[in-house]
Amino acid sequence: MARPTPLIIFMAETRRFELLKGLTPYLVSSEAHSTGLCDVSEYRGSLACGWLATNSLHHYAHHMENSDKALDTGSKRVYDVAPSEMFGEFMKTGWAPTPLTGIIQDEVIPYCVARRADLSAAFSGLRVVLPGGELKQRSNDTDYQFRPHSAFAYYTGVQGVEAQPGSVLVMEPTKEGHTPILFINPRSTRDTDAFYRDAKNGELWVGRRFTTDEAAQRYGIEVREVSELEAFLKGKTAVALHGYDEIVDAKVKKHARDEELINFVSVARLIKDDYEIREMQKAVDATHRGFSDVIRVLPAAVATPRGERVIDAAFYGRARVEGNDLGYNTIAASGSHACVLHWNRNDGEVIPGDLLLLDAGVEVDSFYTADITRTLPINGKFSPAQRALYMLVYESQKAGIEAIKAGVPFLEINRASHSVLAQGLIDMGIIKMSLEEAMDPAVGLHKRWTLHGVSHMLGMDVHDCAQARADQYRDGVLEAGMVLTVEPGLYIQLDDELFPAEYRGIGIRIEDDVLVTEDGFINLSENIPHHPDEIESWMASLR
Ligand SMILES: [Mn+2]
Repeated sequence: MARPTPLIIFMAETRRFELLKGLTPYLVSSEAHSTGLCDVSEYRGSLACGWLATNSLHHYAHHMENSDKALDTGSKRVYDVAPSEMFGEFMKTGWAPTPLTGIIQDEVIPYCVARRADLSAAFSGLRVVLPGGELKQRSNDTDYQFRPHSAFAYYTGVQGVEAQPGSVLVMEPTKEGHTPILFINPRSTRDTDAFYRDAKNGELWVGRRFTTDEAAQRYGIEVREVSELEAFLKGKTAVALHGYDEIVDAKVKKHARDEELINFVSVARLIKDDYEIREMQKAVDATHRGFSDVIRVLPAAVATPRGERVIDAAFYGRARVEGNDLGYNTIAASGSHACVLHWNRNDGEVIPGDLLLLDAGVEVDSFYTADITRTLPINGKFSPAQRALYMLVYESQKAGIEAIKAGVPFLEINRASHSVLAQGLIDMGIIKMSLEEAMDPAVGLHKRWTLHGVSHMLGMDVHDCAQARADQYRDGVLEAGMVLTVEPGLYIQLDDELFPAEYRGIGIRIEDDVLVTEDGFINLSENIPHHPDEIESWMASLR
């Protein structure tokens, strides 16, 4: 029997790719055609087809007709092929020097010095390793946009697009304290071939980075190449954040104080310094503009089948233009989608007469994010039922915010807000018991409609300081310099028969970002309208 003619077919259809990608390299016989594994219809006649099961979607060739050659299972992209000696030398010549001049330090740098001093004091005599993290694969050779670990950014001052995967901060113990050393992947200079061949790091692929000297000027610390990190860490004891960097995980053994480090770097951000508060105000102000953008696109959202995506995209545009990114996935929840707490499918219709619950935040280049929710009437006017429920949440939020002051228990914000909501539900005849009974933790019937806690810390992470212990955060007291959200909500599911029909499918949340002060609070998002009348005129002004 004759061997089938090898032929490499371009596999255009993802589903077929899924079927085949697990196979080891081999020739798919002509039967594959008849079973639908390969579509060779465009190649006419009785051609068989072959499949290269390589790791890369890019590894397909189009048509090696009537070739008896062995299949090349190691198909290469252009830059994987070593250049000829002649070309390699040619590419090294004829370039002007391009040093960066006038490098200045960001205003965050003096704050980083103070932050590292605290870290140093807490881990006296111990090497401390804080990796920035690596790229996360999205699919094949595309990765998610890189965003460094918050602790790495907090202690180095590396921000925005300057943050590069694979960087690591090492705090090297000395007699006096610690010397910080930042390990980076520096720019690929023209004397290497990486600048045009390395698709992950090469300058012609991903842009220029700092040299180690430039980075040292920029961040005010010693900087070395990350290629030296493995040898540097080998055989040394260190307290480290694990799970973020391959080299660190491979070279640094677990240490008894690792958990303490995780807690320390999280809790360090509980009290914001002046710089952080200014950045959070920037994030809130950019978010305000993003909410205005959303109001402007509401007519387009109404006119589009997946109108929530129009809203999602409008806010994302603001986040990318003014900031680094979104601080978290936008919740653009129209109508009863608002009753799904983490609705970020955002693929629903936007219908006049419904409410839009928009929970979104711009993350600025310093990685601080806002976390704001407003609930807006899509046609610009609240209905009586919508307004009635809105006002209950409004009063609840006001009580939560006004409870804030240094020395007050963190959970008091929750208690103050929920008391108002529970009383409102009692007044409406929905809950049939006294407020005291309703607020008993063993009862808490209002939680059927309030669903979530009212406050969390906010900062570089939207749920900031999440590795704090209960006594440091949840069961602790408020201190001046904390920034937290106040975000009560009421959610009446579509099928909730305990509420009159006109309320069903309404979800309302109002969320602001509040700074705790010695004698009270500053609401950083005070300027984003809250009251229904203010919201209606805000919306009218943007029509
Ligand atoms: Mn929140």
